[in-house]
Amino acid sequence: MTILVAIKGWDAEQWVARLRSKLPERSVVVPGEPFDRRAVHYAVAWKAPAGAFAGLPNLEAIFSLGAGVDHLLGDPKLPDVPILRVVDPDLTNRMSEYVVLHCLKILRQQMRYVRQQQERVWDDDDAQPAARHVRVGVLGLGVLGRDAARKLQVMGFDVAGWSRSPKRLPDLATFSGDDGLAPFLARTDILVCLLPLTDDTRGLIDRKLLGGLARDGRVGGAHLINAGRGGLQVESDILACLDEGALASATLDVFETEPLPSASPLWAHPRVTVTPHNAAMSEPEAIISLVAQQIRRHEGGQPFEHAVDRTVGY
Ligand code: NDP
Ligand code: OXD
Repeated sequence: MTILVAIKGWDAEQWVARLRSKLPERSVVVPGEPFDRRAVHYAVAWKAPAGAFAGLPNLEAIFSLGAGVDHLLGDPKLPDVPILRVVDPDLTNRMSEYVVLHCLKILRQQMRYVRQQQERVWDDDDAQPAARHVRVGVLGLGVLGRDAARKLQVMGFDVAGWSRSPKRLPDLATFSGDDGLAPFLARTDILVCLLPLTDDTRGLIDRKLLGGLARDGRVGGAHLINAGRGGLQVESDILACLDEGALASATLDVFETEPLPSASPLWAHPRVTVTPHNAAMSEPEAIISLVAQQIRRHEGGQPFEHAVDRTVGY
């Protein structure tokens, strides 16, 4: 049984080599080389070109190499087979590290002290708020959002979350759906976005949403951290909100266009932190082990895990 690997933006050869070493009994092929299309039972994908998986009559599943699957679901020729995404404790932990790191950066005014050090200024004349007085709102209460919310609570933040469907989670204030968004934003000083990119969430982080955030909190205004997807944000609105004072800072791991073009004003904005879509890079070996486990489960008669619901897009 052959595995077809279609990857853009990452080193495909290395992924092929990892798959060959983990699944030595399988043939692993890439688009462009000759192979028997009927022999392909599995596909492994990251930002594959549209149509890469069409015309594979025996395809049984497509594995996304990331937790997000928007890179696949936009393909009009995507075959109707299970799409399986990465759910990996290490990836989840790394994302929570990112979220906690940047919330603490805001709480402890780290950017100010970096500037002060550059200017050799000793200025301790500023009240430090307690974490319990800082309200963090997590957009998305899935695998990543829940873990991040829990770890933010351990640090003492006052945390709430927003999801599509209503949730009851012990010790966490939850909001859901369109009706829940305004009250959720109104109690949020630091907005953390861990949503998937879908038809419903595209462009959600715009001027209107940012304008709904609290500005009366203890961290000098409203702050945004987006590590979900760049398509969720309207960058011109973020810049306008920063310049008008509606937003105190933006920490962005994902962008409308990636890599972020060198002409983007986000690079040089004094209140923007840019990271290169690596908030939660997991170890490639761990991801390949998950793919191998899923294939073994399936061939042993068990259902696949972490299948995407195509009707909602995540
Ligand atoms: P999950 O599918 O586990 O969770 C998604 C969450 O978003 C759910 O709580 C879901 O609500 C909520 N949601 C989806 N659509 C809506 C909507 N229209 N309105 C309100 N809430 C909505 O995903 P993960 O937590 O595993 O991952 C989230 C995203 O993080 C990925 O899709 C990917 O884009 C991004 N990511 C980024 C990485 C990076 O390095 N920057 C790394 C890994 C992932 P409900 O609970 O009701 O279903
Ligand atoms: C992603 C990932 O979906 O890296 O961005 O897993």
